[in-house]
Amino acid sequence: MKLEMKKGIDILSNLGSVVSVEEARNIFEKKCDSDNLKKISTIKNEEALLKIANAIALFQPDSVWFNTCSKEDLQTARNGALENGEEFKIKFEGHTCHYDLPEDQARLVKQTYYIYNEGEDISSLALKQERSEAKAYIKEHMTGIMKGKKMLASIWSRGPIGAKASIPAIMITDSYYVVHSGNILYPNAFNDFDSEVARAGLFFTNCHSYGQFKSEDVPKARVYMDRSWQTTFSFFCTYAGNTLLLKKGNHRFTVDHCTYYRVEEELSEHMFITGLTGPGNRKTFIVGAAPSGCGKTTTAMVGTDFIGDDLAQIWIERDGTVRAVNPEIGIFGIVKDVNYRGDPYLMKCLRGEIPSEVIFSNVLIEEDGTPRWEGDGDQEPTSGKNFLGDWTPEKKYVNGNPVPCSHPNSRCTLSNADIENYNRELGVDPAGVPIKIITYSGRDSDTNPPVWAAKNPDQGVVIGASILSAATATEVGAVGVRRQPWANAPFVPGSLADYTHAQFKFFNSNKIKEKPVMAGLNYFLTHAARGGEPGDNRLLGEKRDVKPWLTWLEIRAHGEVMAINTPIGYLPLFEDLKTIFNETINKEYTNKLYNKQFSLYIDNIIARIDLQTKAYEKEENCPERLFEIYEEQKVGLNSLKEKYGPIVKPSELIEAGGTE
Ligand code: OXD
Ligand code: MN
Repeated sequence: MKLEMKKGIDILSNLGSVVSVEEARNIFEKKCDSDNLKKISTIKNEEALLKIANAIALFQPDSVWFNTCSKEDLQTARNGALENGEEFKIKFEGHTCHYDLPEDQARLVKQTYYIYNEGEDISSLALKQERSEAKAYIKEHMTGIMKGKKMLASIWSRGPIGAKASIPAIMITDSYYVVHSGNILYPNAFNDFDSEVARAGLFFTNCHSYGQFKSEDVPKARVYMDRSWQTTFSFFCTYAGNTLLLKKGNHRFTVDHCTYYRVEEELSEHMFITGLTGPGNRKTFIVGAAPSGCGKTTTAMVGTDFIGDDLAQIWIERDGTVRAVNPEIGIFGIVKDVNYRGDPYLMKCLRGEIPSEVIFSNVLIEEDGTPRWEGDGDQEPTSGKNFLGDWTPEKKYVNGNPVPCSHPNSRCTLSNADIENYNRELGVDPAGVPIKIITYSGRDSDTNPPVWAAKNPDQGVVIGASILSAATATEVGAVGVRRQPWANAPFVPGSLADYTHAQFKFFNSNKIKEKPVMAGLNYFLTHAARGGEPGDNRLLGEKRDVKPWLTWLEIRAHGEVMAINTPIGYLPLFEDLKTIFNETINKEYTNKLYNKQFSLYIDNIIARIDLQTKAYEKEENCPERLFEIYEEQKVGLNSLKEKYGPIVKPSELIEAGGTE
């Protein structure tokens, strides 16, 4: 069964038991001082007032503070995080550091559930809990969870105020770190809340408490998404991916919204948005999907007009363009391997060259307050403090493995506006940016080439459906290589068949005037997989190569280069790449490397197709078109293999399919 809104009891209202606005106002009178009463008096939306009052009734804080994002409130959040020990100042002005508990360093995927009603389909890749069971757990652990504390309530917008795809959201928490982070990451919607709800027709509610910040409580932590009431509950954790619920908590709701209520109109994707300046100073905008920790931020930063590094709300505009806005205005980026060579724009902020507000998390802090992380490009640190306490290079885990100076998922939170290549006007323009290129990628060591372009929207949808990726440090306990459909899999609440259907509908829509180029990207091919020594897991390419791959797509999207026609899509020609590498990053690109990167390893690709076909066959009502495309590609690949053997070189691909 598909998703039905407002079905079953609303757990927050049921447990809070506040049913009238009058009661809600009485509660505000009791818990707020006059300043805060004045703030809340500006909100008229009754449903929202009831949500907030029910949160107060359930969590039982001593008092309530409303964050209106005024200058004074922004400062209160910063000070609050310092005063209660959630953050501390480090070397550069405006920079702080926050530590999460050792057990809570990434998304708690095994403790994250969709709350569902009897008979509702939930993604085969996600965990679910029936409504009454979830209610009992929330009641047991969240009743009175803010006793002795102040409840902090913010209202932000997921996207520029007034944009077609923006949705406002309430965030209730007892963590100043969450408020401080949210103020950096989301546009304020306190003053526009009523009109934004009227425009969007909905809002999200998020509830979080870190409890007592104790390691022994983390196993009891939960992140719940109540799909029917678009309300989240998160407790006993602090890692922002689990607590700053406007990010992935509400992204899951927008995926639902687009899949069930905006078919052929909107998509909600785990994608960066960036612009490239092409010949004649034209700007071409790209959105790209990659699983968490697989290079979205780095790719976005390569653009001349950075817009967003993690999420994209995409829609078809009346004029037939595909447009996108970033629901965020800042980044919560991984710092591992961020250095001046690969990420100069970010480094200028992180090293204090450009004055900016930065919250680091789970990095090493040296005695003089310098933040350090693995791969930062400086001399190896010799001592400092991190989320596990005092650190030296000799420090070992109980199993004898060395403790790295920083957690592999350590992060930096900063405003896009502080990053040099951010386009300050277009980044917050409610009209969004027009999208010409859509990319899909994963951590794929042995199969796909660095870049290839789909021949049509169906093939593009299949590239997204087929992402396979190695686990990263962004999820607690994740191991191995897994399917990551559209890199959005962890955030798709409903059935993958429904999501796939929505993708086909959107990209084949007649409402789109000029179909965007849909493409695959893969930065992770290894030497071992392309004729090197077994176990030689060094990458064939390097971070800097992202620019040439995007540049080829930019030129291809404008029809200015030919490409090799293969069963999986179009591949670049060597001469074009040679010129592009030279012009963009001044690098000699060799024919030897080209042959390694762009020969098709037929058996690997077919094994992938078989794996995906089998997995999607298990999904009920999966669109037939998906299987047809897989079959078409398989037939083409097998006939190449018959003629040329299991490894087909670009010259042979040209002979077989020609160029277009
Ligand atoms: C993120 C994630 O933090 O996807 O963006 O984990
Ligand atoms: Mn992400």
